[in-house]
Amino acid sequence: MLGEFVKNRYQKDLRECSNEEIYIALLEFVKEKAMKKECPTGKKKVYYISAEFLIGKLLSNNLINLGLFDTVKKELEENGKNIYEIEEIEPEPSLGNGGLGRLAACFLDSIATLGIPGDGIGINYHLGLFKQVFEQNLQMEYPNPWIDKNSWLTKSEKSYTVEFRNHIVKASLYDIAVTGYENRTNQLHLFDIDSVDEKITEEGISFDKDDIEHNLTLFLYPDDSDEKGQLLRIYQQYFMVSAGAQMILEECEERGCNLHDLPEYAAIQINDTHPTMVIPELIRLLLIRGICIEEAMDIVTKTCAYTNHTILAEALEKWPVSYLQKVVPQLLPIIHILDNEIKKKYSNEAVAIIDKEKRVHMAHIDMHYGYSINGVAYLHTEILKNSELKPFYEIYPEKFNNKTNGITFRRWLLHCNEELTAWIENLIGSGFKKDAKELENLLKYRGDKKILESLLEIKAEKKKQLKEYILRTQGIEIDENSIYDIQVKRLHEYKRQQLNALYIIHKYLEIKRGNIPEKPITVIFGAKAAPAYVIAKDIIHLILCLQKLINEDEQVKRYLRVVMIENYNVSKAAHLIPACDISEQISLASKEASGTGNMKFMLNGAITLGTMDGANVEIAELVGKDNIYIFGEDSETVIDRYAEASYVSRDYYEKDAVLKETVDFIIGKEMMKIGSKEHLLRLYQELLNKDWFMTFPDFQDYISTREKAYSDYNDRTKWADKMLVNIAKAGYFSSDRTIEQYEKEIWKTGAM
Ligand code: 26V
Repeated sequence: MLGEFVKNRYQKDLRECSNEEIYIALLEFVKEKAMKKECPTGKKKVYYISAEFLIGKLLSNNLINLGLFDTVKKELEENGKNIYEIEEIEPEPSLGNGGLGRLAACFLDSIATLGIPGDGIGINYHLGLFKQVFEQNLQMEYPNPWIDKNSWLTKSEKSYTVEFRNHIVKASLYDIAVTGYENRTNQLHLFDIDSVDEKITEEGISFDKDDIEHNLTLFLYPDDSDEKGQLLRIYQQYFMVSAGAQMILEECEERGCNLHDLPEYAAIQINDTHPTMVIPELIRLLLIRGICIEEAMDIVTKTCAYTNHTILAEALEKWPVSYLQKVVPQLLPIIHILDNEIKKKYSNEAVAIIDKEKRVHMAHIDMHYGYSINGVAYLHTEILKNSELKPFYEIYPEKFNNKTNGITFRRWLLHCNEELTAWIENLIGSGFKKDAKELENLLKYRGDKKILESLLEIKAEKKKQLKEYILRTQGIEIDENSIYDIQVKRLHEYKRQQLNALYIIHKYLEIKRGNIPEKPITVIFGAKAAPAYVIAKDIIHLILCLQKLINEDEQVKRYLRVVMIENYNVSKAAHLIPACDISEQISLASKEASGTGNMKFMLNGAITLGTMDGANVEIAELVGKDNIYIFGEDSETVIDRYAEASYVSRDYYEKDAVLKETVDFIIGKEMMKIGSKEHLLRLYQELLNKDWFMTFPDFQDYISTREKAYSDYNDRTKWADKMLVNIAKAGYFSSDRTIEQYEKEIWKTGAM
């Protein structure tokens, strides 16, 4: 099948082709097959607008969804080729920062799989999230291009004009086919400008931020620590929503919409506040098309729905009116009308769109002028309703709803863990691939020693594969018989990689004192820090210094190893997750909206060590307390402590000798020999004088809970039973379930 395609293309046999040639042929082959699939159609369609779609490599996933993976793999094998080597050639499109972008990609997979008419709308960044390189135990950032002459992008005929105050640009549309699992194909629409120029990138990832004609779609989330960076963000956001809104109206009209009835033709899901300007932009476009302002506002309110992904105040966008004036003055009269209407109705300043400091609260536009407001996990939605967004909940109780996040099992089980997939299939058949809840049928094998042993064998195999991968890619050797304890996610203080590092220091000191662990431990990290996020980079420095210190210490390295994976991304996640024994989900309770890594680990038989935060709460509920390790203060305690402003980290430090010794180690002589005083001292002082995300109060409980998990690990059968329960209960976290809920409770296209 592929052989014939290759022959036509290159006039030679598959066997004679290089891996690069085969990759390019496969790309075209898959695109052709995807194009032949029908697109779901119907009167109403979902538009999922997002500044990020962290799609990752697509080749294998598309092959799986098209039902071609096994045949292609076999055909390649018969011709002396290896599909895994070929997939390495594909550059990874890193068009997202982390969970929010990856969620959007999982959602597109599920929308296509469930046959819902629904497309993604975003930006065609030429350079994805920076490539991370470690130099002198520090993170360095380099450009991360992904668009080759041959890529998944297909240029469409469509283009739209987008006007800014000082520029008019043409938004050209590129499409990426989104294949559904054994179903139809949808589209990810990415807008771009023809004049973008990668050559304006200077040293590292810096570039001329004023040069809009050449930089508009150049970078994902350029550094926005200064005004120019923030203005560029506004340019990017408006570019995306203006082109997107024009396309939506055009498509709806083609389907017979007269614009007065737009809500019957479109549901626009606003993924966090980055696409919020779609609301005033749609109103503007409806006004131009002759609809009066009151009706335009009403139409848009019935069409747009908002998802909140964080309660962190610093992450909620508030654009100064003056910035919007500089970039998109045409929106301001509309934003003022929206604001005036709210001010007339509600005297509470907390719900105003424009505040006293003349900043526009983007989330407030979404909540007043959208019909649905959802959080992304049970606890998160409760916190939104009862504290963070309480004044809005009081006005619009009916708009609030929860949609606990999910992940696509095609990528996070079928593709990344073929061995486990086959094991499950052998026990309960293949129904779980379409209906993830069927994984619960595994529960009948609880306590079955033989079955549990075979599960342990699979884990051991995946651990061996990861060991080889780390050796090959980073030259670090780990012990496949050790416990793999993994924390991979963006680096942020609230996620508390620093707490994990404190544990490592503590363990190191214990081993030095002769308290040797029963079983060797390998602690693995993967994390990128925002380029301007100073403390996050200091934490990376701390981890890299610990890695060097410990891995070169003959006495300690037999029992403890540390590995910081360089340039953690979607492909690396696929190597790491199946090999994990213990999944670190240790955010400060109330701060992690949901987390989705926690779900991927659980599905692959890792046991969670975590706080009662985000979706961990639901994981704990599903698996029961014997199959998860929970520690730390709960969200109510934390929220109260913030409200009282009563936390003093130094008090904990002074009262707890073990904690003191651990924290002091950061600036002790061993570390100073390896690391930089500037970074280590700053981090030490930050912990001692601030510790904004409260690592010290959870320190002792974290240590004892982690020790308990390590000691339980030694009863292998019991541990395997916990693994089995976690896999069996993971079905709830399929993004197919999440999307079904979005469809039935928010979008209502009628497709399901
Ligand atoms: C953004 C920023 C930007 C400025 C500095 C600090 C900061 C902190 C957090 C964020 C997060 C923005 C939104 C986001 O990515 N949320 C993530 O969404 C995931 C999908 O719903 C969810 O699983 C994660 O818990 C949530 O953090």
